[in-house]
Amino acid sequence: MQSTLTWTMAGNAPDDGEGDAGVVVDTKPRTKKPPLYKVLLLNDDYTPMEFVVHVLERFFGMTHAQAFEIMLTVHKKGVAVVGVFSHEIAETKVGQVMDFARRHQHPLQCTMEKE
Ligand code: TYC
Repeated sequence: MQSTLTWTMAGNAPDDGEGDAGVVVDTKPRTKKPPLYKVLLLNDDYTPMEFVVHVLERFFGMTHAQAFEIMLTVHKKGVAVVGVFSHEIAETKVGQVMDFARRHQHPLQCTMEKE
């Protein structure tokens, strides 16, 4: 984005007697939005549908109906975005899902990618 520059007399340059003591200051407030990450759930042939629904309810706060719908989307299309988060939250969600799936000996895969 372009800088916004403003001519001002309120700068800290010493008056050089030339009658031109202003300085150029940047007045635009600059904030950088942190990048967002999509959390993706991948299909496989073995993880039970009810397990995936439970994962979506438990870790992504979905209702049973929402979870069932997203599970079916993954089952039919191979992948779906299950949420968009900051890097730290996305990493946590992926870890929770992968851990939970491994503990139950299901091959369910969950990944993240920058939006
Ligand atoms: N394809 C699985 C089955 O038929 C169900 C499933 C859905 C698995 C979504 C993973 O992310 C997934 N049992």
